[in-house]
Amino acid sequence: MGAQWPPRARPLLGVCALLSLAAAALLGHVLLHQLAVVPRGLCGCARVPEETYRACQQGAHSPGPQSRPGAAPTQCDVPPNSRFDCAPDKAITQGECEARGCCYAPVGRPGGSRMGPPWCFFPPSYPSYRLGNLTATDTGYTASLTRAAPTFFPKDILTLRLDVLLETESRLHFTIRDPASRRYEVPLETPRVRGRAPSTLYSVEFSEDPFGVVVRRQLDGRVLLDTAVAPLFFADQFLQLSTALPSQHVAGLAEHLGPLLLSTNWTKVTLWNRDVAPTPDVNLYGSHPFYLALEDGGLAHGVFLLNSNAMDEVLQPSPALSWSPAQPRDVYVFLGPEPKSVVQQYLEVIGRPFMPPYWALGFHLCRWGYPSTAVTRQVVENMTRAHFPLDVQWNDLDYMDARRDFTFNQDGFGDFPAMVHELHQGGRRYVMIVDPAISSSGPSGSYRPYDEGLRRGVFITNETGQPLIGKGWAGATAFPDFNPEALDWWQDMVAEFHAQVPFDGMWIDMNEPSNFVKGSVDGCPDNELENPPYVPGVVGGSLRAATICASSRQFLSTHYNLHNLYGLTEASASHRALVKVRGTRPFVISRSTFAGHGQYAGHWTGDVWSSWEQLSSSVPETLLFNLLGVPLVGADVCGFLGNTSEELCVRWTQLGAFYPFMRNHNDLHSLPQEPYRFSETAQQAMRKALGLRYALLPHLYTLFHGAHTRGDTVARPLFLEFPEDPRTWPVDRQLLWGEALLITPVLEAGKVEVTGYFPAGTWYDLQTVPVEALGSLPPPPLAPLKPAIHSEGQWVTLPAPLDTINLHLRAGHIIPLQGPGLTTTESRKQPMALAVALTSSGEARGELFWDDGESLGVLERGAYTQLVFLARNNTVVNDLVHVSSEGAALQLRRVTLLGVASAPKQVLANGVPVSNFTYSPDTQTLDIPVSLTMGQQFLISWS
Ligand code: MIG
Repeated sequence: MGAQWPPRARPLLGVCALLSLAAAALLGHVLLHQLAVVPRGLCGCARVPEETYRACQQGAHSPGPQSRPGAAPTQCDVPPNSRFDCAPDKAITQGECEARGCCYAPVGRPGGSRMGPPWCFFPPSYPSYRLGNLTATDTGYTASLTRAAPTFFPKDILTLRLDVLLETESRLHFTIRDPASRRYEVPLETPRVRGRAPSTLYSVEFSEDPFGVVVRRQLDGRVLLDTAVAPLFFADQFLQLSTALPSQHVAGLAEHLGPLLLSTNWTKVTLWNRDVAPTPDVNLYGSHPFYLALEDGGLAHGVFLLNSNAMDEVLQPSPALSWSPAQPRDVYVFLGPEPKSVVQQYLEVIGRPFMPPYWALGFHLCRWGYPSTAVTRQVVENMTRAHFPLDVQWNDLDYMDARRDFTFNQDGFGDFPAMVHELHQGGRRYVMIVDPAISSSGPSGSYRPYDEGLRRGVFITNETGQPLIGKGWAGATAFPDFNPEALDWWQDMVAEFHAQVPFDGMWIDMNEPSNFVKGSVDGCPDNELENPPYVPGVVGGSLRAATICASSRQFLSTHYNLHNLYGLTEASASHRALVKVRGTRPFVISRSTFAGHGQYAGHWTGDVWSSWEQLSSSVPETLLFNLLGVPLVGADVCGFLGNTSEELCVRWTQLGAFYPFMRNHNDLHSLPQEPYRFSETAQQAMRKALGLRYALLPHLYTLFHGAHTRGDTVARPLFLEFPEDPRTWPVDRQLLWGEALLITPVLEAGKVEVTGYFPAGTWYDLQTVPVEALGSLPPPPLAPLKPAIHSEGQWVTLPAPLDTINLHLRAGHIIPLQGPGLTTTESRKQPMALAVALTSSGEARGELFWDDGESLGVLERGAYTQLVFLARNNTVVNDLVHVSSEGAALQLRRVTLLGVASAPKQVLANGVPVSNFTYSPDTQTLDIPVSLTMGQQFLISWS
């Protein structure tokens, strides 16, 4: 990566130009106010590598003559990879390009790729805003930005206000606003900070002309953000903000299908939530304008553009990123410096994930096309007969009467409430689909959700002030606006339905929102919101494609501004309704998402094909949503669209056992794919995978607690744990659960071997849970069958027969396990075991978080148990951080030590000799049966 430094010659020019031309004025401020951050020695040039320094010195002479729009520029010798698009809005001719004051150079687009260097691009001298009146404030800085001449976009705002807030040691926040008018701002609650926080992590500098904010890492002087690389556009309906990136290694910019690290070789990600089967290069269900960038050496930073408008995000090889949304708001920069901290810092701003109920982590089963309660009951029965765990049974649209929300049909679902009661009696839970669109076609008085909604004015309206009518599964439908005023209506509908059918969670689909007609049944009006001067690269070419009119009206603003928030607001409303109605931890799974979604709900990745490609891409998608604070995520196991195959379904069940959210769901038109549909060999393999998941649930639950309280990830890309090893960075065909459990799935057809990357260290093979042992006492050991892998950081090929998903535990870690059961109601009563993976010096550490699995406010009430397990000097002990009644009774029946070099002569549990321990020299495993209580102090020793 050293070779890619500096990103380009120009970015620092601004800084240095500022320093030479405007240093006096600024320096005055700096000294006067004794600013905590900034201009170390004012010229950062002296602290950066040689080439950059020279570039700075050259640039410092003069910014050169400014080109004026309308006159063909003279300086066009910009390397193709550093060209910024001067025609993002449309294809234009050379004449039109030059009339914009831009350079024209038709260069070939690299083979096969849709994008390449822009043909029409800004010359270095293209006018941008100029920074003035930079003043230190209590919280940071403020300045004015002025543009002398308008751009080629309609309605430039020529005077802007910049506010820079130095919020925390590791967080910088800046806003660029139109001081003259109140514009829409994303209604996301973000932390308010008073005062400026000193930081040793970064400094901020300003480029005066062209205006730019430059954020530099203090440790190495690296420029992390530099918005002076391309001219700033700020018009009524168009913003363009670009920044240099310090590396090519960027994750985020969701939701998109593809590798976890995006290619900077001209990649465009469009954000405009949309109902579409996941396909590369198209805007999908969710919008998260956040990226995490890995820096050479393994540090990382993140950037969040808080904006809900339709936008394009373009990555280019210089490397750089440009955002082109319609409205401004806030930019947050997170300084890490570890990649893990970047995620935590991002979640501090957008909100940490909700704590799911324990049962949410069990196996979920669904299908579109269970036509009746009889069939649904049969499915549950078949699962039990075939000895498959099943925690949550679901129904799709089939249960509804005329596909209307909050109703059920009398043909197949007459005894719907009774079925749900039976599921509860069997220790299971029940979830059904709810679409946001509300049927509007019946005669008045015939459908309460619509009548009540009309009465309470909850629907999104069209230009005449009437509810906008589109089409959904129920036919003509109105779209609730999940604004503060509509929350009680939604809650009442949920409560009234729940009074009949005591469901446990909500599956909220179609909430992009999806619409079967463009805009509305009456089309859309012709106005600036419907036909903006810049339409991002949305599928269908228009904002109204598969959704409602952009100019339709919502309580807070127009749909144009709020569209991308629709799923988030429905998730929040549903979460709130479930809290009120059920009084326990809510469970909501949503298709559409926006930044902050994880506070309220999980996500499934929508209509994926039953294909090997989509099996593979589900790994990066799962990892991506974990970086975005939505850890409760998974793809439809075995695939949704099209017919699965036995082998694909086995491999998918194995991987799915390690999705934080595991649901097998299938399309109406596809062959059934419940686990019991397949051969006995396939079923055995699936049972084994499910057995592993259930045995590991206490660990998974503990990880969710870490996500909820600290902003940790649950399913984790390797680079979060091993950032200093750049070979881990692109790994997105494997995942970690937490710090220690490495999952290496088979993602290709016909393979009985798999190659995975093993970061330096010792990795213990974890297998077993013999099928017969499911639900048995004591819990079967999760023990190695093979010797440990001692890796120096290398690719390792492992046997992976059809019944095996490779699972490795990292030396130095302890994980709690529990005897699996056919439901979590059963498994939660089983005794526990500990798998202790020792380092070569004999140490390990682990954690358990436990509570009743569903109550609200357990942390506040202290109704939880938290234990830390420690191994050292041939002992394992538990540290009782907090113990409540649920945890006090948990039994520990087995401790499996991995990495014990020789057979011990004696094993003691609380001083009492244990005679029936076993030791395997081949795998260096010491297995100790014990009879202890988890919530009471214990000490196990061997010698
Ligand atoms: O237009 O409810 O992604 O999981 O089975 C399709 C029927 C509507 C799309 C969801 C899918 C669900 C299906 N829904």
